[in-house]
Amino acid sequence: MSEYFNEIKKIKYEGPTSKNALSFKFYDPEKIVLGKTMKEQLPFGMAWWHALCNSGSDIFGAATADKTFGAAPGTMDHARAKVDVGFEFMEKLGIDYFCFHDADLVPEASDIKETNRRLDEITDYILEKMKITGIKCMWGTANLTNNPRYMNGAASSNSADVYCFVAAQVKKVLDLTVKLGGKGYVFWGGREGYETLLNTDIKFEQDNIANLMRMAVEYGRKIGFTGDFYIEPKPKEPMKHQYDYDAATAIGFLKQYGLDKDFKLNIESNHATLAGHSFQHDLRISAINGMLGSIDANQGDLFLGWDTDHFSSNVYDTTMCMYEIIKAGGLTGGLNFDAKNRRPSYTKEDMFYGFILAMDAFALGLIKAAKMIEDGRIDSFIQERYQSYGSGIGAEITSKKATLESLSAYAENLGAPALPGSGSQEMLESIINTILFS
Ligand code: XUL
Ligand code: CO
Repeated sequence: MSEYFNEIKKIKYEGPTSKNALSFKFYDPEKIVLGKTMKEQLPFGMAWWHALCNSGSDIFGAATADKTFGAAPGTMDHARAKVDVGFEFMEKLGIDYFCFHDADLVPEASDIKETNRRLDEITDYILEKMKITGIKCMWGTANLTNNPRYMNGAASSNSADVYCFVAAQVKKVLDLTVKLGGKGYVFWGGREGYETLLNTDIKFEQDNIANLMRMAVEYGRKIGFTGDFYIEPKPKEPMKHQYDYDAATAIGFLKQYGLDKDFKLNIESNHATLAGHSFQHDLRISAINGMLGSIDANQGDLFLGWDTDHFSSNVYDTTMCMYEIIKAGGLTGGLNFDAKNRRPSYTKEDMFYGFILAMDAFALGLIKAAKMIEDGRIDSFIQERYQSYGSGIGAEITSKKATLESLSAYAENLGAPALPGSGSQEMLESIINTILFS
């Protein structure tokens, strides 16, 4: 089989002094950071939908990038060409994982039985490639947003027939995820929300979504899926309001419906910022609840109010992300580049530049996060900040021996309490800059 990127050789680490745009400046797969190789610390994934399907079209203009890969779109030849190009691309970048939607893999037929037959055929082919290359599946998901039948939602739809199609797609993608040895299954509720409360019964819709998730867990475990289910929170777009608004909302939902044992979260940077949080905030909320599972690695644009899915370049954010991951003891999934080239970046080389930028940004983030941890000043500042709970009345509070009466009596004897100690934010930010830039 001929190479598609025949002018581009395997991307190698050449270090920060290299002027070769097709080389890594910071991502050195075998370099040891905190006792593990960078490759182990950074389980990168390719998102099938962006890398192999997104051609830059938007509501104002046509495609700029050619993603036909020499085949007629809408055919199984095209589906196979995507597999060939995708595996060549991942091999050349040294990417170990991919993530997919059913709709990314094959053209949908009018009859779901024919769509499923096509999915069986293409995953046989993917499996062959996986065996040859050693590349693995990070997670699979069903596309429950594009087809017009999902206009009123998927598992939140008012139509029971539509709900059955959701079940059929989720069931099939669970089969495929198990077949491909995927580590996870993602629910991204793109149309699970509402446009207006004038036509919406939130409680009914949320019960139906949870019920579908329960059935998915039941079926998944029955067919031998041992990985994690993930919710990928996002506050809006395409819906005005989405039920999986942010990490805290999704965790509350999972606990309310008793799904928290089987589910973790797949946190996407650009979704967290759309919810009015930093990326680090949603990672921390997930981590402290034991639910930091996987990450859709990208970044948004401060000046735009939608999900722009830029390749990550902001090293401050990647550093805080890697800090959270290391502190949480790693991910059960990985770092999936749910990111796309800008529309005018339409060449084959641009596909590589996007991944090189982001892989280097996370490699730098890893190096700097390790430095933050080894430096220790941030951790010890936080520890000291709460030291009043280490003994005396503070220890009585944390050991739950205190009562409202005992604390009230203590306060009455205090007179005016001393000020609670400076937050010293500026000093801490200065430490971070020193770590980042020295
Ligand atoms: C959409 C998004 C999705 C999910 C998978 O905003 O992030 O691509 O990652 O359905
Ligand atoms: Co995503």
